Amino acid sequence: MRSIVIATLLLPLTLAGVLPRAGKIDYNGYKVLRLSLKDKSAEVEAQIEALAAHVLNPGKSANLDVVVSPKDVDAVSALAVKTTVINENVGAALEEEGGLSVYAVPSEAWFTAYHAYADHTNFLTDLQGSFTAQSEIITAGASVAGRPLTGIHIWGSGGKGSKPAVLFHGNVHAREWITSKTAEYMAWQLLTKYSTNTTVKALVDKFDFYIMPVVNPDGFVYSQTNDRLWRKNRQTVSGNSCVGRDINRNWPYKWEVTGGASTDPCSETFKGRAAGDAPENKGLVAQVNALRDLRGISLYIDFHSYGQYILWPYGYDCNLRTPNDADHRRLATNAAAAIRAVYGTTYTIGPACATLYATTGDSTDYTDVPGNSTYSYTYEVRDTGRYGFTLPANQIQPTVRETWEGVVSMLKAA
Ligand code: 0X9
Ligand code: ZN
Repeated sequence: MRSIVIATLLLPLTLAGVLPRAGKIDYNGYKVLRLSLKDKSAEVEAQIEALAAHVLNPGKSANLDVVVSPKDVDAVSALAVKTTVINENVGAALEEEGGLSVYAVPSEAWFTAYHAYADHTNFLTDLQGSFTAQSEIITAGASVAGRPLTGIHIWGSGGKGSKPAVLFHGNVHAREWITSKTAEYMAWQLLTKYSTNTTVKALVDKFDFYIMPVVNPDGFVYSQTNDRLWRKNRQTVSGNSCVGRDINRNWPYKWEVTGGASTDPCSETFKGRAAGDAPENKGLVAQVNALRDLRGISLYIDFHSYGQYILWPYGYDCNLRTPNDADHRRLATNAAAAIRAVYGTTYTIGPACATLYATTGDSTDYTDVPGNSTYSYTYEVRDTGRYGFTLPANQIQPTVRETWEGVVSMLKAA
């Protein structure tokens, strides 16, 4: 973080004052504050959420990282025991991300820059078009705005739909742009290396892969057009002016349990009014149930950022362990080692609630129990907070490459 602060100070005024796109939040001058709170009080948290532009790590109560406009810094700080400024200028950090690039054809270059949503669907369609004998474009329902939740189904020598499923979801949280790139890299590798790499061939012949790079298209588009730090979907709430449900708090399993999500429509972790009442969740639930009923699910991975964690059920209860907890731990230990072997990136692993924080209605609790998936993981990919959600474009390729090695190690063992 320090280098961002220094870079910010050195930025010429003209650059720092670049004009924002009409309607887009200009984060110039906004700060990231790390707040130490006295104790976990929902009331104080709600007050902070109301004042802050965004909470970056909702759920963590001891150390809350919030993005705050200059005028609200004092009011927010007054609610904390201790406040540390961890980024002096969010706008400058966004500049470092690298912006959106123009897309031409599927190639490794896709993984060196960020792209607009329309290009993500173009990339997937073009990739599929090069491997028509062993892939198809799939959809899992539609978003609030009617955008189809689009993915790719990849199969091997056994033929379409003949093997247990491996299911990957990306970009459920709109601002986590690195995660759609990560899911796309899995599809890229499986298809482009199938004919030349015996390990890849064995994996594609062993499973049917269902890869959904952007399961929150409305939120993702909004994060590109209006608010780079948007997290939720774009569903309105009747009788309330706040927008968005957290799709990772809306899955219909243990949704009703308290303590792991918010009932406040203005919160980053708003769970919705009823279990599974977000259209995106309806489509994803139907997808999980259909794959369960077809050949069963061997491995589910929900790609998130940031923090460098590999987590498994349960989110809703910190004392409960899934019956194959030891197997989950073994695969995660080996995946973390495989990731570290590439560039030295270190991951923390463990059951989700006990390791990070409580979540109710999250994807992996659903895939573990109603979905009966043998393995269910949340990956929180790079970094640990220096850049956070706005990981610079020059880290996309290293991130997806190391994550691929972690996933391959899991696929070999699953
Ligand atoms: O809060 C989430 O949904 C995930 N973290 S993120 O910063 N990407 O939003 C974590 C979900 C994992 N589950 C639990 N920690 N219980
Ligand atoms: Zn996330």
